[in-house]
Amino acid sequence: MTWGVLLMAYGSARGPEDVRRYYTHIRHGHPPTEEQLNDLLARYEAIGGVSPLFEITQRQGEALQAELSRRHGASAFRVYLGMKHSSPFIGEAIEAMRRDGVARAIGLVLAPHYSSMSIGTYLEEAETAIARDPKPFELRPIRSWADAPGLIELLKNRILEVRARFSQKERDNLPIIFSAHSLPQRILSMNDPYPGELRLTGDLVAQALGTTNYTFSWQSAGRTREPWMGPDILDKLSRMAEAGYQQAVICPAGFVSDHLEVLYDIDVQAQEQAAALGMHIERTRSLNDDPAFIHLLADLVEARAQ
Ligand code: FEC
Repeated sequence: MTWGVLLMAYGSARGPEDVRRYYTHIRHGHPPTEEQLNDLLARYEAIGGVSPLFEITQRQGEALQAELSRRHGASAFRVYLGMKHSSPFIGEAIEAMRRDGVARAIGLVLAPHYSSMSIGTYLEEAETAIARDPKPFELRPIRSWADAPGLIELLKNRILEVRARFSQKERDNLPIIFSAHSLPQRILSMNDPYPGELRLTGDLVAQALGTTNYTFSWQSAGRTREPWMGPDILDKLSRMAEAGYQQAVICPAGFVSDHLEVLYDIDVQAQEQAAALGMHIERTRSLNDDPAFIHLLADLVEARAQ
């Protein structure tokens, strides 16, 4: 019997004309104010008008399909994309599987760290879509892959690669900042595993590199009224500059693809902040459709299908 692979990602606006719809969807149906909308449009404009996220997710899906077919033949696994905020939505992917006669699937979110407000919401959405049809359907979720050896190896190599862009003198005292998307602070009182998951990834990568010079920060906090987890990456840079650091590597370990939160929040905003502080920062390359990353995804799917 064929396994479906429900490959889930955030999704993006297809272009400027889709941003209002997208933003309203992210805000659980509440339309943004004109000011909020214009602010988001300006951020997309700064990265070329449209996020590459959807196109990269598509390439990841195609490459994962090719890798699973190479390992197990063409009909063992069938990959379906399911986005949180744009089409094809998670529910549409479930419907497509049912239409194709697929009755079981591995659920894999393209983000390594579990939180009830992140991976948890993707899985809930999949379960809700499954429950709409009484016919049986088995969903086997991969809840976290924060400590997957393939991820640790990839991030270690990405950091080694980026170190080469610093002078020998700078490399002597080169801290690594591991970052992930911030979430509302209330997750802390819910004992949510998210902060610990990022810490686990960072600790393992640092261990693999043999360094103790690393720290953590949160980025891309939402523009809502409630407090979000800190320290924010911009504050982190200020504090590091105050402590005498003139350089740092930023490893956005909570993301796997190039998109707004990396291309704008790090490459534009954090770089501007670093320039103002007189710091030299470099970011690790996103995993995107790197064959080693696709191998890791195939390993995760394969293991869960056992
Ligand atoms: O390139 C793109 O077009 C998409 C970039 C993008 C990614 C992404 C990933 C995550 N988010 C997470 C949580 C939240 C929560 C809220 C929230 C709001 C936004 C807004 C934009 C946005 N997020 Fe996002 N996120 C991306 C983009 N995110 C734009 C709205 C503007 C703003 O308020 O700044 C708050 C709304 C809510 O209550 O739901 C929470 C998490 C991730 C990383 C895991 C994942 O990829 O799913 C967690 C990419």
